Amino acid sequence: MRVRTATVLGTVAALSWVAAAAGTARAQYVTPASYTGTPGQGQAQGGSLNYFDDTGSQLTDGALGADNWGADLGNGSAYEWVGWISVDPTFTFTFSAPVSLSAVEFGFNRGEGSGIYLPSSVTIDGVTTALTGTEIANGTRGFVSLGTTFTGTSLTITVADADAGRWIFLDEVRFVSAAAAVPEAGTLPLAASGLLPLAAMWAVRQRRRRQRACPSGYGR
Ligand SMILES: [Ca+2]
Ligand SMILES: [Ca+2]
Ligand SMILES: [Ca+2]
Repeated sequence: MRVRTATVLGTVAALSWVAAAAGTARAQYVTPASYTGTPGQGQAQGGSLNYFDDTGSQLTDGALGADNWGADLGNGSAYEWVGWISVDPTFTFTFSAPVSLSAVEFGFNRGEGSGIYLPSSVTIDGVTTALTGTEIANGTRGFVSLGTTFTGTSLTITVADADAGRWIFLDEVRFVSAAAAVPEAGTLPLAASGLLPLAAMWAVRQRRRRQRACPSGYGR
């Protein structure tokens, strides 16, 4: 009997998970172990500041720049950004284990008054997508999400404008896992609380049925 009840509860837990997954869910990100890329540019190319990858991990550290690209958020003006003007950067992101991705999200700045534009194209694992240049509003930073079917440990990405007079500013690259989305916090307990009483009723009904089949009241 106990074994049977536990099985029922296990089934309910599985059903709850399915119910929760079918509801609201948020993207699940995977973070690369490391990456290499074209060094950021700056004053040597006529910039007012240097837009380097100051830590070698600024594109995957979770720290974002501001709408005002030159804002000082505590580490110096424009610190969060990595920028290029005369080259189109290429990166190779390395994951510690094989991953399957559904999208890559790029944190860009668009400050056209300062010569900062969205790139005209992004190439992910050999697949090039053209951008309109208006994916985010002028004068803001924002994420542009591009789909991919990449699976593997080493992902090469190129961001290009083919224009030596335009800056590309990037503050973060995020990788969306193709694995099942994570249910929003709170939906799982709610789903479980709705199904547990049903499981309890089912268990009682099974016990009564067994007792009828076995008059002594003890199990087989
Ligand atoms: Ca960052
Ligand atoms: Ca920087
Ligand atoms: Ca350029």
